[in-house]
Amino acid sequence: MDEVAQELIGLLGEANVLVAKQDQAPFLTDWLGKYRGTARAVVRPGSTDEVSAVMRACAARRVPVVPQGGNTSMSGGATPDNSGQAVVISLQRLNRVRNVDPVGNTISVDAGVVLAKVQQIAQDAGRFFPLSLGAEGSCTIGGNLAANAGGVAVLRYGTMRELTLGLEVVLPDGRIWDGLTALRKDNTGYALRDLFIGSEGTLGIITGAVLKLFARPLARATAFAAVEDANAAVTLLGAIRDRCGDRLTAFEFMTGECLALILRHIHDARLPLAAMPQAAVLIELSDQNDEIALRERLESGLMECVEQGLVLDAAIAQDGTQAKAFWRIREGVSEALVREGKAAKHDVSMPVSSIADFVIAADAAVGASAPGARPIVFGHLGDGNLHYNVLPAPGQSDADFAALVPDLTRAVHDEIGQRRGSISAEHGIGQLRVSEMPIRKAPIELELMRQLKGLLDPAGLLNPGKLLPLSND
Ligand code: FAD
Ligand code: 2HG
Ligand code: ZN
Repeated sequence: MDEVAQELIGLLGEANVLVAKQDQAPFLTDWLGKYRGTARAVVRPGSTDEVSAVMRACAARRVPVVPQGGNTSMSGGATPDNSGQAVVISLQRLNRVRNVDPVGNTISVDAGVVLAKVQQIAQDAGRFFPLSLGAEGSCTIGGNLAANAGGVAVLRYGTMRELTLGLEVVLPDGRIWDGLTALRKDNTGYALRDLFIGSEGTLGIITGAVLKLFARPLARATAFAAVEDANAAVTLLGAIRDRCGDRLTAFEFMTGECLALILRHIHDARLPLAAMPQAAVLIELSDQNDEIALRERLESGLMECVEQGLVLDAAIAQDGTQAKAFWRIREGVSEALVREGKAAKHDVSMPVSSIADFVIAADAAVGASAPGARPIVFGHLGDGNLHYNVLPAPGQSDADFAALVPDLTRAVHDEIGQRRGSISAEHGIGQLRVSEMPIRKAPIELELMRQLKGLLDPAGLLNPGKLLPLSND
């Protein structure tokens, strides 16, 4: 057996060092089935000290390490390359909830705790943890932090960075930084915490976190509204915000093509409108007060928009079950896309005011670089974040479409560049977008990022080839 694997077995025990191909398989492919790698071992440490010991051993032997949480990355961030050199370090056994403080409004957890569990524990304590996304049943807090996850409630509560107070991190050489403070104010120098959040496992292994909790929203109102296009959706966003202010929690956009795709593949999804619209938004308000009053506020706001011709049809959920059914549609998108084919994925952000114009320009650019290809456009419109997916033309082979994708992606990202947007709003760079970094980032930004990487990980062992291009690329 490989010497490194032997040493790791000595540290973690045989049960927690996977070397057989069939045991490793689930850790070596990403959720989309786009990337596949190999590894000398997949290790499953059960404590911060064990993570530290693994890192020390790998650093001494100059072995690359790929951190992995729930393995739901949309950008190939947690999949090793094909060299077979890497050790995949799965954090799933670091799954203790360390402390809940309902008075201080914080929860302290190990990095491997699944997001849905944090939501549940917060709820059991009469509090609320707002991060919410389609993969919440399997993604982990460590992965959410490393990716700076967004999701469907960013509009009101912010991204994972804004939901975090403290971190515990194991550095590439095995040292442990205990930054697990629950302070809301701390001006004692550089924000190391924020450096690790969003670093995609390239600077350190996050082993624990202190997260913010919030008051539980006692009332929710959910609506599904038909609109003509992205332009109307942006206008509607402004109108609902004027009427509902900070109660606006989610504002999710889907085109008619996207809705049709969902209904084709997700059999328990039902459209709550009389006819298939050109586009639709899912709106959610939340509040501390009376649910009926909140629903009436949403209803009267939407009625005014119907009278103005901005909303073409709308359904308001009358109870939690109906609200869930509305969300089932939105949450089915990624699965429907995977079932349909191999989409070119873009996760872009821009000023909300640019969205309508971007969609028109991107559709035209796609038409020019991949005739017949099908844009499936949806996303967190309220955050200026669209998931601009593109499916092959009907009947086109995956290989023929794949040959067009680099040009197509370049064209979509050029449209984003012209609007001072970002080529990744929430899914990260991973492997998927790494070749774009030298094109999209200013040289000074890339240089600073490389210098920081060199300072923390001089041998380049942590998640190589992700986020930053390898220097020989
Ligand atoms: P992984 O996929 O295991 O890893 C993600 C990255 O973090 C990798 O680079 C990995 O190396 C690194 N990493 C993981 N754990 C650690 C750690 N402890 N320390 C250091 N680095 C680590 N994302 C959104 O932002 N918003 C959405 O709405 C959203 N919806 C999704 C819906 C579906 C159906 C799916 C499949 C994914 C969705 N995602 C979304 C993407 C994904 O779920 C998030 O990026 C999530 O935060 C990843 O968590 P994970 O535990 O699965 O991380
Ligand atoms: C979502 O918002 C996720 O549903 C996934 O971020 C997006 O599959 C995608 O492109
Ligand atoms: Zn998203």
